[in-house]
Amino acid sequence: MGMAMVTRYNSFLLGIVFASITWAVILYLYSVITQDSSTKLATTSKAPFINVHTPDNSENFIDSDLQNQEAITSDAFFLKSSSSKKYNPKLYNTVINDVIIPLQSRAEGKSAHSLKNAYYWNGYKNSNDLINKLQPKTLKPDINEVGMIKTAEDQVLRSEGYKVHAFNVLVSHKLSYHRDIPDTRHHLCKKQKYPSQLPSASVVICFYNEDYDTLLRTIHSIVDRTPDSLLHEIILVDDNSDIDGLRSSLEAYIAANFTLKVTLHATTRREGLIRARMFGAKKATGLVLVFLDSHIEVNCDWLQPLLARIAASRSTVSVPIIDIINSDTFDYSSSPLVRGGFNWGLHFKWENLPVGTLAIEEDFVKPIRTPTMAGGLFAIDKSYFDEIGEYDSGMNIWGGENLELSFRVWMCGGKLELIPCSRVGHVFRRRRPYGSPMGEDTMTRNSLRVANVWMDEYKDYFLKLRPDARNMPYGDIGERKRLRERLKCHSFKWYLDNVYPELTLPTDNEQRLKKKWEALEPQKYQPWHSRRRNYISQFQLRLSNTSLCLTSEKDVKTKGSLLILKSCMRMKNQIWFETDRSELILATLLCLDASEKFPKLGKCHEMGGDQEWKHKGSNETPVYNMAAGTCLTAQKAVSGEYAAMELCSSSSLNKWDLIAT
Ligand SMILES: [Mn+2]
Repeated sequence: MGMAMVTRYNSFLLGIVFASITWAVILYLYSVITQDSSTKLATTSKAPFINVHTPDNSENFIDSDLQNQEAITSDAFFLKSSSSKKYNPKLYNTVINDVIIPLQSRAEGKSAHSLKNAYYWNGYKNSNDLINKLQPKTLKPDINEVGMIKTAEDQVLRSEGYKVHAFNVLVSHKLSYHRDIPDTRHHLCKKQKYPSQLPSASVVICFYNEDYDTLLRTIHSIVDRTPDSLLHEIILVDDNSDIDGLRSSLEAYIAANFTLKVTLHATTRREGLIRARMFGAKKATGLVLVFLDSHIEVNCDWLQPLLARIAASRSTVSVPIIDIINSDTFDYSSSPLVRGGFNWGLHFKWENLPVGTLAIEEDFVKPIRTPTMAGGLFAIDKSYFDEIGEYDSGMNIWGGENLELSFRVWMCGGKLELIPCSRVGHVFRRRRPYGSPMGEDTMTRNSLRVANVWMDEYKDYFLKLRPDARNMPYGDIGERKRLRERLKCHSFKWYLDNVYPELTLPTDNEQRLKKKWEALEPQKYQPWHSRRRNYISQFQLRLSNTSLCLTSEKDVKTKGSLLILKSCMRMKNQIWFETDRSELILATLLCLDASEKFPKLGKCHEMGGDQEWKHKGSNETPVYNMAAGTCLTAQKAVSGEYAAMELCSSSSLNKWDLIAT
C-alpha cells in the first residue's frame, strides 16, 4: 500500500516535471494553432484524424442527447418535472449540517439562514464531531490524472473533441476499452435466474461522427459483458460520417480484434438516426433487435433480463435503466429508477414512478411499465418490430421517433417495460453536436407526424403550444395512418386512460392536477437542493509560501463571483467546505466552478465535472479540476490578483496549502 502510494506519487511528480518542460512549447504551439483555424488535428496514434466539418448550426442544438431527452441538460438530469412543488412545501427547506436554509431565499441570494444548532458562522464554533473529523489529516488518494492536459496535443484534442463530440475526448482516449465500471444494480438482481434458453440478439449501433475510442469502448463493453451464446452479432452502421479516416480505421481495428460477429456497414448518404436504424435492422439475422447508442458501456448481465421479458411475451419492448457517464470526466454513476413521460410540446421527460411501485425490496427487480422511452437503448423482437411497422421512415434525422414508437407499441397491443436489472451507461452530452444537413428542424417536423398519425383530437394541445408548427410541412402520412388501421390500434384516449393517467391535460382543474401529482412519488431523487450534502472537511486554500488565501471577490452568496487572493483571515468568504462528491463549496453555499478560464462561484449542480476538484489533502498540493483538465492557479502572488485555470505545472503559483479551520 505504502509503496504503491509512493510509486503513484512519483508518477504524479514526473507528470508535473513533464508538464513544465513542455510548458513553453505549449504556449507557443497553442498560439500558433489557435491562429490557424483550418489546422488539422494532431491526435494520438490510436485515433484517426478529426477533420472538423461541424455543421454551422450545430451550436444551436442545445437539445440534449440520447435521441430526445429534453430533461437532460447541463443543469440537471431530473429537474424538469417540478410541477408538484406547490404541494410539497418540505422541498423548500434543506438540512445542511443541521442548518436549515430556506432554498428559495438562498437561491436568490437573500440572507435567510436560520439557526438550529449552536454552531454556524457566529464565531465558527464547530461540533466536537466535526473537530474530530478535521484533526489529523490522512493523505487522500492520488489525484486522478486522467484528463490532465500535459501537452499541446492534449489541449487541441480536448478542445476539438468538445466541438465535434461534446464530450471530453482527452479523458475517453486515456481510459481502457475494458475499464471496470461499478455494478449499479440492486443487490437482488445478482440473484436473479434467467431461462437458459433465450433468443439471441442482434445489437444495432448507428453513429454519425462518433469518437473512435469511445465507439470501440462501446463495442468492447458489449463483447466483454454479454454471454457469447446470446450475442448473435453487432451491426455497426456508419451514417455517412465525415471524419477523415474514421471508417478505414474502424475497419482495420474490427478485422484485427473482433470475430465475424462484428460488422461495419455504411449508408451511402446521410440518413439520420431513424432510417439508419431501419437500414441496420434489415441486415440483422438474430431473433431480437437491440438498439444501442454509440457512446455507451453496458453493465453486468445487462442483456439477459431484456431478452427474458421478450421471451415471455414477444410484444414486450424492454428498456434498460440508463446510467450516467459524465461527459467531462467519464465517471460512471447509477441512475435512480424513473420512467419515461412526455409533455404537450412532445418532448420526452423523465418522471417519478407511480406511488407504490417500489413498495418492497423485490419490487426493485421487477419490470416497470413506462408510458414512453428515451429511445436510445431498447430491445424488441425482430419479427414484432417488422410487424408493427419498424420506424416511420418519413421522419428525418432525429427527434420524435421514440414517442412515435412508444405510442404505437402501447396503442397497438404491445407494452413497454423498464428493466431495473439491466443497466447501460450512456454519455449524456450537454448539447447535440450535429444538426441536420439542411438545417431543418427535424424535431418539429417529426413531432407533427406523431401528432397527426397517433394523437387524434389531442394533437390540438401540441398545436396550441406550437402555433409556429401549424403550417409547417410534414410529408405524407397516408401509409402510417393505414398502418394504424391495419393493426387495429386503440385510440390515443385509451392510451392516456390506461397507460398514462397521470399525464396532466391543459384542461385539468386544480383538483384534478393535484390528484395526478399525488399519484406519482414525490421527488425523492430529484432536486439538487433537497439532497443532503455530505461535508468531509473544511479549510482555507492558501497559496503555498504566502499568506494569501483564495477568497471570493464578491459576497459569498453572489453567483458568478470570481476568486481573488487576499490575506488569510477567518472570514466566511475564505472557508471552503469539501463534499464527498469532491465539490468545494464556499461557506456551504456556492460551488467552485471551473467551466471558464477564470473559476467562479456557481450554483452546485451536483453533476461533478467542472465542479469536481482533486487535491492531495496536504501542503503544496495542486488543486486540479478533471473536467477542465487544468489546475487552480494564482496569476501572481499578490493580493487582489485573480485566480485562473492553467495547465498543471510545477510553478509555485499552483501549489496550495489546505489550512484546516
Ligand atoms: Mn447519446
